[in-house]
Amino acid sequence: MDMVDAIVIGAGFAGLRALYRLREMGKQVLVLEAGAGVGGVWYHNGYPGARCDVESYDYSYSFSPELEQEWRWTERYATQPEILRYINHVADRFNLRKDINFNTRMAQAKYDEQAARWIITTEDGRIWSSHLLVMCVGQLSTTKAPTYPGQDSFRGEIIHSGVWPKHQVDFEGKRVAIIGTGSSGMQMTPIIAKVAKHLTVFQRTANFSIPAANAPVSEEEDRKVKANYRERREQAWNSPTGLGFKPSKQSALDATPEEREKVYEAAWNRLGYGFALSYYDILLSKPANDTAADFIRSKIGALINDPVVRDKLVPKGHPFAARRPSVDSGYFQAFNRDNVELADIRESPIVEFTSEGIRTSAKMHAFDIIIFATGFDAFTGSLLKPEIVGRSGITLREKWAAGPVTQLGVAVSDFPNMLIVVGPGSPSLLSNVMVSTEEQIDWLADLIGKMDANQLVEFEAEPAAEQRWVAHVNERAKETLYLSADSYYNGAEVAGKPRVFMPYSGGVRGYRRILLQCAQDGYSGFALRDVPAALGGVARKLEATKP
Ligand code: NA7
Repeated sequence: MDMVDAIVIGAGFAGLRALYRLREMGKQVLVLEAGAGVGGVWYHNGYPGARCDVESYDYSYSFSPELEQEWRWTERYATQPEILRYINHVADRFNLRKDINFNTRMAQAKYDEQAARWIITTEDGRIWSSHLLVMCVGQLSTTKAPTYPGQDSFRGEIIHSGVWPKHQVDFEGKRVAIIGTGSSGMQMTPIIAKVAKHLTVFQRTANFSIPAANAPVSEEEDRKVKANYRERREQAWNSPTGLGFKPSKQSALDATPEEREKVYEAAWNRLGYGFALSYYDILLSKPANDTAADFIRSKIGALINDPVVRDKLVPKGHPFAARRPSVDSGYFQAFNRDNVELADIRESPIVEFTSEGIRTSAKMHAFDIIIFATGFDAFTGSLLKPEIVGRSGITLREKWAAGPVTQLGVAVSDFPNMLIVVGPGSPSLLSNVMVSTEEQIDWLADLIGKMDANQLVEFEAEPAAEQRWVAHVNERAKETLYLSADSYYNGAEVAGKPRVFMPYSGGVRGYRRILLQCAQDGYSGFALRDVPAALGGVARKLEATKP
């Protein structure tokens, strides 16, 4: 059994950043990655039209000014191939691949209480012992899809957007189905519509979407961003969501209808996901939200010719952005094409798959290719897939049976020396996840550095602190409209999943302050030990430090 200082699970953006940072500290690090390449979700989500909904300059690493200056983004919102090129460049530039084991999936991690180390076993039977277990498994990485009667009998190809095949999928002249109208379904629809013979989009819930207003990045724009990159980063770090622009401090309800119209029009044409920040209370007050939702509904409606289709595609029944809105490029307009059809599966549910296609309660649809764009088991799916066994044999699945419980979103009691990056209880998907990732990894690295300096071997979340944090996460969520809609934020995306609100809605700036305060207080809420608890070690407090 090989011994390392840290095992990082996942070679996506978080995993590579953790590898780089821990290696910088002189740690011997190994990354286990189930895929054949780096990139995490960006490696797997290779569907047509896959694109980031955060601007490229903000959805990129900030740790290396040289990297910032040398990389040239070509579009405002990068496509999946471009993001994959970027992360491969990062892996090469910082010589990261030598410490990554690809095609390697962790099956089990078991905490050895006497040694204060994790014993990690892979699906192919390899075993390592590691002081630290760093989970960088992503929030939307375990796919989910319904299974319909007769599914195996379908003669064509069935594909999930989140595990897109590496071969070229040819849609030319084909009859194609897309099930699901979240970001994935919305992004691929206009592209597939252009080449397929016929495209049917199966919609359960109409989703809000803002135009991407994507554009090539000019030389001048690139120079401008790069000349002021630090400032832009500061702005992102100090914003509620980690996006690179200043959110409004005004209430939507304090503006006149004419003022609002102007602000919303500008946001519609430029801001994408940032539309939700046009006024500070869009996600805090239903009347404020209604003003935004009504504006977006009228904009969407104007894009669709057929009144029956329009009525189905215009979102209703949930506040804008209480479920993750999409950022699209021509989704609604695609339904004006003769070869695109909308199938409302709330009205006429899917009954079965046949060898020829899909039968709904209304009619039979024949297909050559069926795409599930049905999303993910969010936040906890990939953390609970492997068996993680903590103190006294308790598994993370047991510990989280009623929903995830963490101290500050980074650690769990009974699971010492395990770190979670952008997991439940942290801003994660409610933020530019890149900002959250780097912020958390730097904080965790500082914690580890302090432990080393003080010859500590074990850290563990304190149960009372964990309960306080979960209560705080809930309190913050109650101030928002997030709880008024079923979504993957609150576990509604998987039948039987505990219905708890998982991300932290207090913003990246607020969250950073809490992390820093915790560190300054000598890591309050964490038990730090120089001897493992199992050998009689007691929690030691580090001295509080000045800011
Ligand atoms: P999402 O956003 O979770 O969307 C999944 C879509 O699939 C959504 O329209 C769902 O409808 C639909 N869905 C899920 N299960 C079913 C079943 N059983 N039957 C029919 N339709 C279903 O995933 P995406 O991959 O699009 O996007 C993921 C994230 O990537 C996105 O949030 C951005 O952060 C980027 P529902 O709304 O549940 O009725």
